[in-house]
Amino acid sequence: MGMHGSKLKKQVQILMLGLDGSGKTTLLYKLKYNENVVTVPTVGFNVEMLETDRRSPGLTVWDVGGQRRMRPHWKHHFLDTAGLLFVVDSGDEKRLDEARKELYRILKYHSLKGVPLVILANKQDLPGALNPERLCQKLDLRRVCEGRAWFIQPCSATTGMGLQEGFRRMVYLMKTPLRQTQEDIRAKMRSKGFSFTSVKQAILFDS
Ligand SMILES: Nc1nc2c(ncn2[C@@H]2O[C@H](COP(=O)(O)OP(=O)(O)OP(=O)(O)O)[C@@H](O)[C@H]2O)c(=O)[nH]1
Ligand SMILES: [Mg+2]
Repeated sequence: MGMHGSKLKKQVQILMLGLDGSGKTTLLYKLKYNENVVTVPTVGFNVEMLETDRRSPGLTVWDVGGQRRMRPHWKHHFLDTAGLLFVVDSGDEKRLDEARKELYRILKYHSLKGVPLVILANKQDLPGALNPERLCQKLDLRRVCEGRAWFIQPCSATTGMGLQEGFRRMVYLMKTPLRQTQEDIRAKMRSKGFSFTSVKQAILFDS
């Protein structure tokens, strides 16, 4: 290694938002250290760098506190964001409407226009957790994400299931022009005999 001939790897900023208690901090530390940390509600933010393969930029992940009083600060992180992760507690149906409103509110910001979005449908380990398809309908993702590259990934920050896939999906969406991602989805769907609706993305990429 050493300095000779080596190039500094490009880093991009990933912003992770979602309601308080959705599991953002648990998820970040599980991914980074493979540890189940005991968290407290985040006041301010945590930042961690995540490694990626040689051909992809490194990810600097900003995990910003989701309590109501923290949400006015979210917008201060929008400007240099290359990818947005929105974490949802799939076991908490009562707060889905609140999550939906917050998601819609942030997607309206001009500085997030065209920024790829990965919804992390977290806490899939809980009995009765809503599956990605149900969440997709309840959050009306197909409508609100029109014209944006997006994906919904089931995961569990406690077991680690789906976390790497979610971040890999983010890297893919950032690197691939929107038209190409749509063509990939269509091709995959045709090969499985589905007709084209974005709602089905969840099942497709899950396989
Ligand atoms: N069962 C289960 N519990 C989880 C999961 N992810 C997080 N939790 C729990 O949910 C609670 C909140 O997790 P945090 O990671 O602190 O949530 P947060 O989104 O960072 O919350 P704020 O910092 O307030 O925005 C903790 O008790 C976690 O242990 C999961 O996948 N499954
Ligand atoms: Mg937190």
